[in-house]
Amino acid sequence: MAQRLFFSVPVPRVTQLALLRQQSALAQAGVRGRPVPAANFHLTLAFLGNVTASQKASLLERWAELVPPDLQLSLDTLHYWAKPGVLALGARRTPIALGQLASALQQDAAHHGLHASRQAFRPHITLFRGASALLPELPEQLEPPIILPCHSVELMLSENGPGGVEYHRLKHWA
Ligand code: 3AM
Repeated sequence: MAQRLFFSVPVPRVTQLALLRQQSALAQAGVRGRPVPAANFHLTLAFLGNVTASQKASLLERWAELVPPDLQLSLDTLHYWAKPGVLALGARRTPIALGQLASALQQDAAHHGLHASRQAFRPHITLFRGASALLPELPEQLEPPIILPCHSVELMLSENGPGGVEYHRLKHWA
């Protein structure tokens, strides 16, 4: 059976706590929607869609020597994407190494018949899903920014559990 997979950068506990504080501040400011649980915070590098067992085996072979980034991402901008109702914290500046890795993973996926991303990579961490179109006036820039240390990459499995979507780590590159 195919599995829904994606590559992401994990979020360490200290950053999770800062993101939770930001989520609470947004809820206090009147944002309505489903807050993403802290355990589900992640920075997606490439969404792969449904992947069969043999596709997964060759994916892992191709990326056996994946070199994770070694940088700090400054999350400083609020994004609202109305269609999926996503409220996310993004970055004004995409570090070159992070953008290159995301592009390489996305192109590899498309080239091997997996999900083809239509949009350019925009690093972000989703804070709310199903956020209403009627958002309160929010400051677009976050001051000070939240820093995400990016030193590892994970291949994640996304499953629908009884309490909502659940992510499971299949592999970790540090
Ligand atoms: O990192 P975020 O939260 O933006 O929305 C899903 C999540 O992104 C996205 O993959 C990440 C891990 O689940 N995703 C899920 N289905 C998708 C699809 N069909 C998708 N991205 C693009 N196309």
